[in-house]
Amino acid sequence: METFTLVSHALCPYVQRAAIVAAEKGLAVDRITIDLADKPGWFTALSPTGKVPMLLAGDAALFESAAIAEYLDEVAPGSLLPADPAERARHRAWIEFASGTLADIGGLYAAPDPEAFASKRAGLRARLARIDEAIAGPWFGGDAFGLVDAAFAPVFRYLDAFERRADLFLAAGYPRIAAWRRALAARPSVREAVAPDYPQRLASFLDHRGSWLSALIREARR
Ligand SMILES: N[C@@H](CCC(=O)N[C@@H](CS)C(=O)NCC(=O)O)C(=O)O
Repeated sequence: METFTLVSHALCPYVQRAAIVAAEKGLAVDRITIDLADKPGWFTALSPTGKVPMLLAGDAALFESAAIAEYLDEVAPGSLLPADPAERARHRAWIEFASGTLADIGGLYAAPDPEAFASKRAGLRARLARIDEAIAGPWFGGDAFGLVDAAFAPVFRYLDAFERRADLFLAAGYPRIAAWRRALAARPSVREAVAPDYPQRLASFLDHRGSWLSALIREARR
């Protein structure tokens, strides 16, 4: 069987997508964690973007999480995308939407003041409203776990972490999301996509961000 190496970073949500898909497809993947502040020369030589995840598969060095996820899906039996071409296109589009949602979350945890935070929060909630309308349940596309579920799981891991630490309720009022994120949080592939020390690492990252969210979390701890 082919050996796969996933070039990773402990907190990267895009790396989680690849790890979830590999686990769902029963593929064993070794991980190498790199320091994104001091990228190794072999990595920058191989990666056109300099971003993780990168998947080393035989002679190939694959980049971009969506491409890696589809590759892992294709090399093992079964498919995490629907069979119908229009449905496949729709699922790919929602994976892109999940990437935009991760970018919005990045904007939220980086927002320096209450005004910027409120504007990012409103943008994120507008996205969540659209997602809520699109979920078939119990998984995004219905009865089968798919690539869209893998793409969104890290979104809700962030929201779970933020909401545990501060009084935020970012996805309040979206019933389908509430059920979906509970199912995602309980899925073994999702749980095991991060290391056991992930919560502490994320907490430390948020603490040191110096953003409005860092202040809200500090306030909630008082
Ligand atoms: N579009 C990329 C995004 C990956 C990404 O943003 N990775 C971040 C870490 S989460 C990264 O490697 N950043 C390092 C850099 O930009 O220098 C994907 O889906 O794989």
